[in-house]
Amino acid sequence: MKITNATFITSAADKKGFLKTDKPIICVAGKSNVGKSSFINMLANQKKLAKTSNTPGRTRLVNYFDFGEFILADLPGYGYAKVSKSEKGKWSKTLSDFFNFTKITHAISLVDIRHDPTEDDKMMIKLLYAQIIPFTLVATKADKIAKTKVKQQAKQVASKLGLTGANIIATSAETRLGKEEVLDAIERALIAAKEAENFQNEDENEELNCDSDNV
Ligand SMILES: Nc1nc2c(ncn2[C@@H]2O[C@H](COP(=O)(O)OP(=O)(O)O)[C@@H](O)[C@H]2O)c(=O)[nH]1
Ligand SMILES: [Mg+2]
Repeated sequence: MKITNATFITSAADKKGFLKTDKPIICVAGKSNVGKSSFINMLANQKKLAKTSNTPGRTRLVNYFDFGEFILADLPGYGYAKVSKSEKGKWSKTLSDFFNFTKITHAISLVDIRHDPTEDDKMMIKLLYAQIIPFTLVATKADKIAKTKVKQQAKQVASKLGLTGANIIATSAETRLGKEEVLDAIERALIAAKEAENFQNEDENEELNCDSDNV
């Protein structure tokens, strides 16, 4: 899949502002400062589509981008300690509202390749399982560790989330490692979602045949 001309659509501070769209929505989740915005810029081949920041905890909004075949939603970062309780409450409300009120086709869950996943990371994966949202696990900042350690470290991170090494993609926004692999995963996810939709529609049409008492 090639991404050309991804554009910013809008930001939403709460559920009233959530984007209504017929396109499939793919969301990018991860703790504050894990590299969500840099990851999105890597996929889009642009430097400043999503605002990156050295200061954690800056994105309190859901930012929507049009990627052509799909909408990409950059979610507020979770787990940033240095904000007030009421601020935290507001963010987690935006996040939980997003998961409750958005039809999410696929989620991309970002974790830092250098560290064991946090409790918040674990909660995010559990939430995706609970809501039956298919997801791709992505390890960020692979350039920050030795090349020879990348595979092993990604596998270690995945295993702490109950997944195998085959289920995590190591990436770097600096070197663009993993970009094609992620785009392939997105392409597969979009095809799978379409097939699931077709299957569901097919089911509705066949309802009468299945319900018959005269077999
Ligand atoms: N070395 C390196 N730094 C990164 C990478 N991704 C993000 N960063 C840096 O990490 C910080 C946070 O990145 P950002 O994309 O704003 O994270 P977000 O808060 O999750 O959106 C910034 O200083 C980025 O330059 C990466 O792959 N490699
Ligand atoms: Mg960001």
